[in-house]
Amino acid sequence: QHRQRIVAGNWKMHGSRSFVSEYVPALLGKLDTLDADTRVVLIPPSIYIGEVRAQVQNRATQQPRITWGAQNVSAEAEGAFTGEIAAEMARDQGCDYCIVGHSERRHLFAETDEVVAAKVEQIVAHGLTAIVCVGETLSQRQAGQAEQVVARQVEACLAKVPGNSWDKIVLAYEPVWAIGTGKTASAGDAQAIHASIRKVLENMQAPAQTIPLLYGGSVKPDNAEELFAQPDIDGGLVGGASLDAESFSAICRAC
Ligand code: G2H
Repeated sequence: QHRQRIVAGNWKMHGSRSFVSEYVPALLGKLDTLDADTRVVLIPPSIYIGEVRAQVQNRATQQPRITWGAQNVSAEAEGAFTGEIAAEMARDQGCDYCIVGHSERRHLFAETDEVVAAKVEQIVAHGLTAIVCVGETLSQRQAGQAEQVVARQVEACLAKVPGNSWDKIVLAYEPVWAIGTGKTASAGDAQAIHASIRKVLENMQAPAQTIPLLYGGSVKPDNAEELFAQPDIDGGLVGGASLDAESFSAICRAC
């Protein structure tokens, strides 16, 4: 079964106009030898999406293998929601992807699975692909509950996906204890959870074999190859290491 391979760089709340103008051309220059099957998604803070877009569009030959996305959108379509951006606006800026349910959104901004499900609905309704994040905390893993926690999140977060929109879903497994901590799940542990997610998707009557499953949590150039070699790991969602063109391009080439 063919599955899209994807490396997405989640800049989180980092960057500036001058960073964009130096980093993006430097990165693109290092991606000429990218595997033809791999997509690279740049996900800056939303205020810089337009600048990233302009830089990528300057190198038209690399599109659509290199594209961009948003870190978050509102669960509402439009209206009096100061500070929010709508999925339709992300689409208007040419975004192909939107992260949703990142653990930082869940833990720092109290996003529940229900909110995530509503955002996923908005995202796919506007033709974007949702990168839906799931993952267990350290105490859940230590209690032996990792698989159940992740299964529950997958079911709840994808509850509103229309039957004809599964091609707009990507999942990212990000064990919370591995995010920004330098600790990575072993390739074997990550593969085990990814395989269990595919079973959950099968039970939901989703096209389990074609939905890309990314791993996230301290992905670095020196662990990317082993992670991406696992049969059910189709790429990565990269935070810290995506901010360095050299490191991120190495991770992209490992995919
Ligand atoms: C997980 C990941 C990117 P990092 O949050 O989403 O970040 O690679 O810094 O652990």
